[in-house]
Amino acid sequence: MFLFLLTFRVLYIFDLGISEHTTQLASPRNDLLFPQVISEINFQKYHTSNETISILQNLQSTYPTLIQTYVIGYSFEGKQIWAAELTNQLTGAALTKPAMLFVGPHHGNEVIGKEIAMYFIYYLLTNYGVNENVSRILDTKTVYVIPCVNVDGNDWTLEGLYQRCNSRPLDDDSDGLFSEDPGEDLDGDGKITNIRKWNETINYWDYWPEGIDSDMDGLCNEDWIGGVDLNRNYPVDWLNYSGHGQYPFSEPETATVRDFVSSHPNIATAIETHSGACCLIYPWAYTSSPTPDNQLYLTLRAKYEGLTGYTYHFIGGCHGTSDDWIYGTQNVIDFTMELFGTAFYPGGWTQFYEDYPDAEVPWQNFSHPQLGEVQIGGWWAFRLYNPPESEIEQWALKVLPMLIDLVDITPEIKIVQLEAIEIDAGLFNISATISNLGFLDTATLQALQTHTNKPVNATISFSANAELVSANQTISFAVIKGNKTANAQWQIRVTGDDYAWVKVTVVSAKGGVDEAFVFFNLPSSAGLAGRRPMMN
Ligand SMILES: [Ca+2]
Ligand SMILES: [Ca+2]
Ligand SMILES: [Ca+2]
Ligand SMILES: [Ca+2]
Ligand SMILES: [Zn+2]
Repeated sequence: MFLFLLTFRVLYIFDLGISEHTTQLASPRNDLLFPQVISEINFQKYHTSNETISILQNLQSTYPTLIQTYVIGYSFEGKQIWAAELTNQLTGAALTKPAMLFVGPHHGNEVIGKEIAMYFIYYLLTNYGVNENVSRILDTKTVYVIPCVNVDGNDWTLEGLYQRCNSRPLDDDSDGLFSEDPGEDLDGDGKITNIRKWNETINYWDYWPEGIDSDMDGLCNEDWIGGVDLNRNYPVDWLNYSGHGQYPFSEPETATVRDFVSSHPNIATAIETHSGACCLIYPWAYTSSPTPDNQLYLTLRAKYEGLTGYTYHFIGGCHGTSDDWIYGTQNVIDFTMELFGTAFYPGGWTQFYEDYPDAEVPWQNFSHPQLGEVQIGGWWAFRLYNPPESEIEQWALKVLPMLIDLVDITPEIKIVQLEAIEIDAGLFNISATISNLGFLDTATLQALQTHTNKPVNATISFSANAELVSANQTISFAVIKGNKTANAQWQIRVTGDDYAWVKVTVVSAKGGVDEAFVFFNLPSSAGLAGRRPMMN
């Protein structure tokens, strides 16, 4: 672009040459900076929270410039909740770049989500410098991953106990005792399934979870470990109900997510994983009314249905969910992904049981120490939510394109041109052209409607021999739409005969930070010679 004004001279046009993604591709440099292959991660295994921490630490020591890992909070049982921050530190700090957030299981029994989180991390790290798109993503964006929110539930589940909620004891059967009667694997087959006993009175089976009546109240396994349903403990349309926590964010796990998200305002897109179904979900979860961003969601939904093979379904009736809070209050485009399960499984329930016959354990006679002759068998809850270990990678690959795209579409703010035009002796018009190179706007419509968006701020600074003539040092834009441009202009007056500089810094909460310099000799009457642009 060239600008020439008839009566005024163009002092300097600084075109930063960034007009599309392809100009920013990083050259492959894996061989220079990083080892070729990380120590192998076994993706044919569900990992305990401690094993997951070891893998994260191992990845950080192998890829120190690409991943930082740290503790972000503690579970009810005091176990560490970790996060990983992925970006090329050499091209800028994580917080200065637009970010996508991946949140693994809120529900402890849905362990597949954590392995997919780890696979996503592994994929990004091992493809940096190999895959151009991954290199560009880690050079220009940040990916945050919380592999597992409900670490207690994850570990209980891997010990055989189906544990959706967190570990805060609740008195499910109102007998004054808390979490006094969880299940046991009575027949030693490694699975907690079910007990049934024929009831002559009703002429049908009585059912209980597999185990003994630990508190001798006549009921088997009626008061399980925990808990509060962490995906009902967020404040949007929270219901005051025992399993939803005493108040929104009452649980240490959800408070951890709240603190992490609200202290990382660069997060522009997010996804939370669940399982038990195969589908995509987006807000609202608590009402069937569309969100202000429904048009955008419809577009993205069609794209992600194509990329993943999942279809969108409105589940509804879910109060106090993470997605409604993240989207509704944090200016983030948020999705929920139901990774695996019988609901919406292609071919339906019948096909699911055909593909995963171990989801149903054949009933076997068993002599129960309290109930006498019973049968043990039926649904194996773990398989209704998680694929076999041999299929973890296959399910991860299914969703990977959508995860990558959620990183791709974030807003991305760049100063694409900076002009200093002398409009009178010593008086300069400074004009910054600011582009949002990303697909998404710098604010959601929900954030604009609720006045919770942060504006894009362009701020000018300059050398001591210059002064601002126009009104505001910072010019704000409520929003810069995706693939659109905004213009900020200032006037400065420069005195002296040495040199002057002008710097423009643009800060967008969701679109990152960029800055550009113009550096020029004085007096300006010397004409156009000797201009020396600088930029960092
Ligand atoms: Ca109880
Ligand atoms: Ca069993
Ligand atoms: Ca009992
Ligand atoms: Ca009881
Ligand atoms: Zn869930």
